[in-house]
Amino acid sequence: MIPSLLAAAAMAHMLDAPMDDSRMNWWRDARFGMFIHWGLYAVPGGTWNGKQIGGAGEWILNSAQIKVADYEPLLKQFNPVKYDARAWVRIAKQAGMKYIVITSKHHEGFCQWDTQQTDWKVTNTPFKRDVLKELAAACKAEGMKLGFYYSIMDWHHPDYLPRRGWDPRPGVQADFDRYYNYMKAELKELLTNYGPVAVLWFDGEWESTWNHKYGEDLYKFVRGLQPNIIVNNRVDVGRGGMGDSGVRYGDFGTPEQSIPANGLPGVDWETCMTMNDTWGYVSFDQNWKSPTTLIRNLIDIASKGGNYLLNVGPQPDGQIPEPSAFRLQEMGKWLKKYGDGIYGTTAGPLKKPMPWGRITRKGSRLFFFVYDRNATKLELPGFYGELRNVRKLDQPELKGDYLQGRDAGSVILPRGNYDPIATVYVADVRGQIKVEQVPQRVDRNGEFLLQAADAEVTGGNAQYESDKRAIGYWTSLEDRVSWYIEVPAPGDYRVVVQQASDPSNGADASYSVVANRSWVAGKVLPTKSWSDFQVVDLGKIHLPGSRFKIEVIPQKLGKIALMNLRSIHLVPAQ
Ligand code: FHN
Repeated sequence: MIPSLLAAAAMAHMLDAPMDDSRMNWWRDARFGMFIHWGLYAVPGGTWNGKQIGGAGEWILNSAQIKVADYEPLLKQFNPVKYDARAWVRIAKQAGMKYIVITSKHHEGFCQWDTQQTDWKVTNTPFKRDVLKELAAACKAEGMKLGFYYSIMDWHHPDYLPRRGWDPRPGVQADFDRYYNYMKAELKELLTNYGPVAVLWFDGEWESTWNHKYGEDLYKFVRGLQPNIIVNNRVDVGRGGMGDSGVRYGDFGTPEQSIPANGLPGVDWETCMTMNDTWGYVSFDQNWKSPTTLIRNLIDIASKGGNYLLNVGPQPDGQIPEPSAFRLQEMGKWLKKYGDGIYGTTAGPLKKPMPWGRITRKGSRLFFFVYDRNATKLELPGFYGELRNVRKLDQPELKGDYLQGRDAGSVILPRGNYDPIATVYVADVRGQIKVEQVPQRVDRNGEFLLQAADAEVTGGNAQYESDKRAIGYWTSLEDRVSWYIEVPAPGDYRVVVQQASDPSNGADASYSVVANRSWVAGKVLPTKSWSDFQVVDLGKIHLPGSRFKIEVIPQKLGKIALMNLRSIHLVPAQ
């Protein structure tokens, strides 16, 4: 996914003056924004004809296979009498969020503004008011950047194709180009009548009717209306894993519901995520992430150089659900104390996350976010530099120290109150920092046990499982897993892999384990589940006596993914 995203970043900035993408700077500094999914789908709130419908609330038309004619009566039920845009913006602001992206039109096609292009709009509901106009005014009054989400996929518009399978409306009269012109007319309204729009967040780009040609044209159209606007990569067909490779448009990548294991080096990116399991309101979805999880997600994302777009799904009465508001309040409290280590920072200097926590950088300062309450020393493998004035961020009188070792730096922590979410320390960098990859060396038996938690994971899809004991979500051929090792002398090693693959993944997946010019082939046979690991001996590989990367490279994916990988054991071959 990276090559297309890198190319996209390069291509997209072609519309800027050479190498001037300063319009992205506020967004890079912001690090944290609010996503709002709000439409007619809030009215059923996940229940249709008395039945709780699975899946995200905003997908209920699709999930419950509702005919458009049966969905349209919702227009006369939308009346969010408690909608208070100013209150929403204040909740976001107090949470420490620096921008808001709201669904102007989701897949249901319903428009949250007084568009002249269709009657399927909020001003034709009992509510009558222009939701986006009021939100734009509130953002202006509160100094909050405002962005619009806009779905390319439109299950309501007669010219949109493809139709939902159960939709009886004939598609033969549909004209997708006419629909595209409808989209541009709507976007022209949004980018002309609502003041400066900071972000255009496209979505629903994955169906067969959308393509790179439309994406390129739409990106240029939008930038032509507001040159400083920032547009996500879903304007085109380059979203990782959902589009073909090659050059794609868009200013930032959009991993969804996940945090890339090692970030997306070299490009701007933003993880969007729900607080429970749904984007649009579902009355019975009470599976809320804890404030600690949400704050550590923000820390993890910032430490990898990304933004966190955290979602709220307002109720049909126009209020933000109390569990969401509470979590945002807790995040705001934490950010009031430690936000200096998040806002305006860039990725930390180490390529992999540390077991003790995360690092961010801001110019000549490094911020250390420590999760282990008993930690007294932080190991920085391969780190060479001079750190001065190590101190607790909120109690600078509590001083630590820094020691430089042969293969690592060590931050000695001051003793003091710890924060159960993350205790934050800061240090000043003197001179240059150098970071070398520290090779894994043989153990006392002359073997290498290469474990998931020590691997470098690239490609944007593959992820460490939550317990970091395995790597999963390996859904792209571009995803790679590797270890940097130092082999004491040339020799042959048996390659013994711990792998798992749910039967639903089939039995076609395969991969190679590659080291310099040697390799062995691996086949992924089904196990009982994704967490039922089997030990597979792939045979012998010849390793040179040097330092090098040993990589696992997918050859063929299964029906869902490649496999889950726990470890690779390299055992000297007799
Ligand atoms: O289908 C949508 C979904 O409803 C939601 O809007 C997410 C948010 O990024 N985007 C699509 C799924 O990728």
